[in-house]
Amino acid sequence: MTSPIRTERHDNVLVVISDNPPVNALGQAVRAGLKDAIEEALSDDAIEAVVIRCDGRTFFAGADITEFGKPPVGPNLPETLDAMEASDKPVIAAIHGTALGGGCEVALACHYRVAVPSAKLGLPEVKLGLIPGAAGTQRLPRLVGTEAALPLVVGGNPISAKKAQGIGLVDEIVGEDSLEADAIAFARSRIGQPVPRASEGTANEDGVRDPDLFDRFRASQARRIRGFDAPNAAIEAVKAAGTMSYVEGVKKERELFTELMSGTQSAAMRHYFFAERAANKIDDVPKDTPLIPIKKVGVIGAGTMGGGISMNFLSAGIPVTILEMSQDALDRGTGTMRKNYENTAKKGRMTADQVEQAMGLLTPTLSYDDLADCDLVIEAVYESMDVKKEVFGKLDEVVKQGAILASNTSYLDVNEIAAATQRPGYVVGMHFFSPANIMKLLEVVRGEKTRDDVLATVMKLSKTIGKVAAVSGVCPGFIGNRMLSKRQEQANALIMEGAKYWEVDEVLLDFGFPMGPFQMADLAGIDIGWHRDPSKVTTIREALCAGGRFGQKNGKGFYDYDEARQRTPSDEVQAIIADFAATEGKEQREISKDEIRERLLYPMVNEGAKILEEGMAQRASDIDVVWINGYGWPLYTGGPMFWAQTIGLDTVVEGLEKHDLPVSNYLRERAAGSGKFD
Ligand code: 3H9
Repeated sequence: MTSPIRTERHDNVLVVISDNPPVNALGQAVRAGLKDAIEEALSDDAIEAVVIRCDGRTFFAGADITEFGKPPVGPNLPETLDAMEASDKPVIAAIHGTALGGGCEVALACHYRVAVPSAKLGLPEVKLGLIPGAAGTQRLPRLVGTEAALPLVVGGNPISAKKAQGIGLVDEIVGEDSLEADAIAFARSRIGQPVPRASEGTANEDGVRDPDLFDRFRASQARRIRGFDAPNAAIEAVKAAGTMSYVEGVKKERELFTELMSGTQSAAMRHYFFAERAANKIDDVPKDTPLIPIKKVGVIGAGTMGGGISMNFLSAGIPVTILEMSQDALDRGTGTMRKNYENTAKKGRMTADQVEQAMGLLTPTLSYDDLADCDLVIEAVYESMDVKKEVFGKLDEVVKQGAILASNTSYLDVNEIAAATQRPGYVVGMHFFSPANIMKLLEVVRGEKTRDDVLATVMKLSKTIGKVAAVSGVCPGFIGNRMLSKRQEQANALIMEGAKYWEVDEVLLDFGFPMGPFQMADLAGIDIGWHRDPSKVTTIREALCAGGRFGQKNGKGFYDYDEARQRTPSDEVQAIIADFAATEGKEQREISKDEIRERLLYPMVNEGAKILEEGMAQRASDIDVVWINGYGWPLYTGGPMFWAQTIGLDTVVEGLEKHDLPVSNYLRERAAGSGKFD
């Protein structure tokens, strides 16, 4: 087998090149090749400096994640990097694309780093439930200081080459199209000078000077890292860099890394990494399906949903024509969009120019005719089949042939909507989640007649607008809401049987959800869809509305809210629930948190199994992607289906039986068989 690493001599400089598509992951052959190349350079007197660069789209994007969990084959990354750093001849990392994780650690082990302006550098290991494991947590703080290192190691987000230069992680920014030549010139300029080694750096004194630095940082990240093991380990590792020798610090890093690697969180997060990428692929749609060019998008409805949907495209530089029924509604909608952009700018995440650029791509209109030349039209109107059919009928008349017509419906039958047009093949569901400019998930609903090129285009487009897409077949509520309804059914039943509603919420918060169903109801508004007749009370929600409790918006819903929107459970609500239960003849009893958790979550797994059995999801991991990105299922458990496998499908079956809840045949079969869904 040919090595992915080759060397080229440029007089006294050896250029070491990796060619390991798609992302130059540091698999065994790459590591071995790098180690050999360094030995070649050291043993050749004619070579005075080394440049390491990569072919293809990126510098090393990290360790090869597919090797994790398999028996290790040497050389390992730490020893490869130590050999590199030990060289007395200057070694220069020439960076383009993304130097991530182990790739960034390669760069740190080099004596100098040059990068093209578009390059990014980062240590995203925490996103895989890990910390850097090839001395990244020890070299980085010694090179750039603790304060600059902490957010990189703990947050995991990459930074631009310019920012990296600002903190001393990059030595020189070179020409976008002349990386190799500039790196060679840089290397020559350093020949004969003593090589600087990050491991010998002394920059890491901030932590010693300011002992509260770590606690302050931890507190500032508290919300973001709640429940995750890796960020805390990352803080500990960076702290070790300030308090221990390099050798001891590396030992500490290894201990933490090994513990995380064998834990369930990292397994879950690695599962998710591949799940997200798999979800974008549709098994029976050929890879080379030609795409429909999307140069202009139409959005129907300028409400919260339509506005949010439009912002996704505007932010990606795609012009949007937005349609409303009245000038008032149009002005209100576009005004909100502008305000949202301006708020983002105030937070420093956008410049004023970018706000104007985005808004400049927006064309408000009251006329369907202005949608005629759109390549994609998404309707975000009221959830009523009659209204949707009317809208699609009109679109079919005015919009050019070959354009995609999408519905943002969250539960209606996309096949029926498609049948309202003469071109059902071009109709698809694009279910965005609120707030649509922020929430990551895009549930793509594949109608019976949806064409391959329409699907392939929408999946590609989802990436362009920064969404994570997963495909669902047509069934009520699709993947996400269909499973949510099972959880909600149990939440409602539980409080009728005596569980305290705040305990139901707490169980989900403890599990890692950002909020529980009753907090969610308060946030969304309890009066959504209420008939407004206080004398007609058939549900607890109607009872609350009858009592003037509409949710956060009027300071009282399931909870009472103070001015800072802090919630406290309400005795009045508990009494309303108890009264209602009595009227319905439901006896109330003490219910344990274990029972609450099992009854909320196991039926979701069961519904997921049915979704798989019916072929409504392509794979179990797609369901995980939907729930993690659309509903706040904690990433570190891997999503409902992966989590169910972790605790045992047989445990789920037993739990459902214990609580007299339905168990699907598919779940039973899987539990009795491999214990796995995919
Ligand atoms: C690490 O480095 C640990 C060390 O500290 C310790 C060592 C001791 N390995 O995302 P894409 C595949 S942990 C294997 O669609 P993009 C990916 O699955 C690692 N495979 O492209 C996909 O395969 P397929 C730290 C990988 O352009 C294909 O490449 N590094 C790896 O949207 C294309 O990927 C990271 O966490 C990998 N490391 O984004 C970086 N990376 O085509 C992880 C990708 O079959 N990677 N693949 O579906 C990324 O963030 C993105 O892939 C990247 C490109 C930004 C690089």
